[in-house]
Amino acid sequence: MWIEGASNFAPMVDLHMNIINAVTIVCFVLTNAVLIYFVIRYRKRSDKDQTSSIAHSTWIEVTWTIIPTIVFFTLFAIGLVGFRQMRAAAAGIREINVYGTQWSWDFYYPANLRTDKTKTSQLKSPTNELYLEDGVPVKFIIKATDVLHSFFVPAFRVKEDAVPNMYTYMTLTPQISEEQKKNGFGVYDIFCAEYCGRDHSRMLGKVTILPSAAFKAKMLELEKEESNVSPAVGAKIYESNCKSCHSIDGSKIVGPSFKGLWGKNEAIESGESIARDENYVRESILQPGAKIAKGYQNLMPPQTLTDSQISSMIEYLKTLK
Ligand code: HEC
Ligand SMILES: [Cu+2]
Repeated sequence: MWIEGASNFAPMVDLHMNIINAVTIVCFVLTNAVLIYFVIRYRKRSDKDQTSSIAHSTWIEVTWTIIPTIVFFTLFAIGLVGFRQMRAAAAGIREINVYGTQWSWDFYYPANLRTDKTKTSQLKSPTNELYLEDGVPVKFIIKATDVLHSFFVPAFRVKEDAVPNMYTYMTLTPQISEEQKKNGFGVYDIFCAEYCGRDHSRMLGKVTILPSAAFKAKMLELEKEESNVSPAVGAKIYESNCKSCHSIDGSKIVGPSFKGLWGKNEAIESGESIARDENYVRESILQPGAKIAKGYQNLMPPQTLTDSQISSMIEYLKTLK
């Protein structure tokens, strides 16, 4: 199994893995060859055959102690060097907040990436989408908002637990892999590597590594979208956050379809008739459990959307007649 490498750690982790594989294969072949040879060479030849009484051999025992010790200490040394690099973050490094939630990932970027320097709030990219600048080291500050998750990007060769009541971190330098260099950018999978409930296997995201100019353009786009309320922005949020559970063609998935949802007046699970208006949609997004749509289960996780994103979502729902 072969995975492309897209961080400064990939070559070292691959080398370590290859050494371990080589050592394992060599040892396996050697011990089994010796085993087969001994079985034949020292087989019982007659009923009178007696086992000779060799108690031990000092030089053999010393050899099979010293050689493995050297091999294991070499592996330990490579591992230690790598571990120290993975834990060391330079002062002033770009910090990105990572939040794991059943069953999605959210990413927040430092406010100093804004062009509007008067604003100090972090920038947020759409759920499950992470953007990084090629060659610029980052430190991920990781947290879970509900249960234990694990932030895992195989192409980076790193993994770190996301814990509910504690911040964890990891640091690396993203690098567009050789295979994707010709595209000018690289796209890689994000997984959750800690079983976290029903849709754990669908807790997937994508990292996009962009060259400097494209990264800056992306951050500017995020900054502008914050203050841009439009059905188009709502449609993008739908694609990244809601699509897995809500259709726009009338079909039932996990939740009710968004088609014709806006403005309808229908009973909810409690029997009360409720208009699907601004306040209802807002509450449904932030506290999905407060009112349950009739015939559905309380399966929607609260969505981390800003006020203007909720407004965009409302504008989008209005277009789905
Ligand atoms: C994991 C699945 C899931 C995701 C993701 C999800 N929802 Fe839901 N949603 C549901 C379920 C199930 C219901 C019905 C139960 C309830 O009302 O809470 C629901 C109900 C709703 C309702 C009320 C519908 C009605 O007719 O009463 C709205 C509005 C809504 N979701 C909006 C959203 C938006 C906007 C997003 C994305 C930002 C989203 N949901 C993401 C599962 C999901
Ligand atoms: Cu998870």
